[in-house]
Amino acid sequence: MKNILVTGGAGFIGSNFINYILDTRDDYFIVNLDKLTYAGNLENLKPSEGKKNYQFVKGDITNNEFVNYIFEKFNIKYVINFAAESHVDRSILGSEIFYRSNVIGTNVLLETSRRFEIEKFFQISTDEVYGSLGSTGLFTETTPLSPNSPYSSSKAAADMMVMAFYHTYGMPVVITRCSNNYGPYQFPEKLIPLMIINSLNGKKLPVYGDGMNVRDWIYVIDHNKAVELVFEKGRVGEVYNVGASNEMPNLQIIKLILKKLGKSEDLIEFVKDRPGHDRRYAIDSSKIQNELGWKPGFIFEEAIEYTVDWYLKNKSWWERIISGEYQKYYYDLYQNRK
Ligand code: NAD
Ligand code: TDX
Repeated sequence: MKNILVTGGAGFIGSNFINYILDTRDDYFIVNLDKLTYAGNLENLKPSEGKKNYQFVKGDITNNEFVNYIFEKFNIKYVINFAAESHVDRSILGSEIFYRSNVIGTNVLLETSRRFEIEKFFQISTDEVYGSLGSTGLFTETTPLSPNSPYSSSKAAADMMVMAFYHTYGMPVVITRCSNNYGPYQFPEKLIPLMIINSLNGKKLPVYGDGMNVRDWIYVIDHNKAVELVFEKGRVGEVYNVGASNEMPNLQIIKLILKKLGKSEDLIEFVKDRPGHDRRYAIDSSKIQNELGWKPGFIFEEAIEYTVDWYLKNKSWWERIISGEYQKYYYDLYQNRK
């Protein structure tokens, strides 16, 4: 049994990771440490709740003493760090919490991991650390880091720190840098869920700038399978890019969602551009493909259809987010338990 600390496991990608892992294997014991910020939702983990190899702990990765206590209590040997403030627009409104959680938080995890001499430290990073591409070219693992937003600069700082711990202390680290994820349980402030929910509610769809910024989309389970593979077989000290070679301008995705829902394109509203808005991201994932044999399994057209259907079928999930009720779930589950 591997005792793994998964941080940020109540968020979008982390919860999908835990549900997927606990559904498919029984050799991992997962401690999910999550602060339950606005983005953390324990309702995402209903499929894993009560499983014997799963334990949720509410806590902040910046809290040194508490992180130390968790390592000791659960004999943690592995860390997979998903925890982060993750929304670019919020980082533009206020950057402090981004540097606190994403940089200081990673530092606390690294220092604790060093003291406990853990066997692997896995940093979940993002393609945004590479900055913005022009109309051609792809991000490779050797593309220089050139982040443009407070969010991406905090993720880049964390990546550099992780590599410094590898070079200085010989800590067994790995990093993945993935492109834009989509799928179930994504918080409704991100492009795809926001556009689905606004369309269903007959609300305007805010398109930043000319709507021609390009993102490279990957289904969340494909990302998580890559994480599992890198966790098991990735070479220590290495970075692996993860992407499904599925570039698309925002406007194209929005129109596709409207079509699928039978709604009018009149809902589209062009609004002021995001400051410093990166124009294009696109990932070269040949390293993980050639070295570890990973490849994306989901076809965009099918997985986006499934995703839209998921939001249609799980209206109460996102309505409880919009009403704020989801934040009471933790107390119902853990605090009021007799
Ligand atoms: P998310 O915002 O949905 O979830 C983040 C989770 O981290 C939440 O549950 C939140 O409560 C928790 N958290 C935040 N600060 C914390 C702290 N200080 N201590 C403990 N927990 C804390 O994010 P996501 O979209 O699931 O992204 C997960 C990770 O993957 C992030 O590191 C992000 O940078 C990276 N990533 C995301 C994408 C994407 O498309 N969403 C793509 C590539 C990489
Ligand atoms: O209302 C909107 N209108 C709009 O045009 C929103 C929320 C977004 N956009 C545009 C901005 C981007 O070009 O859509 C694109 C996607 O935006 P987001 O969903 O905010 O994602 P992005 O900024 O690309 O970052 C995401 O991918 C990389 C995640 O949020 C990050 O955590 C991850 O690292």
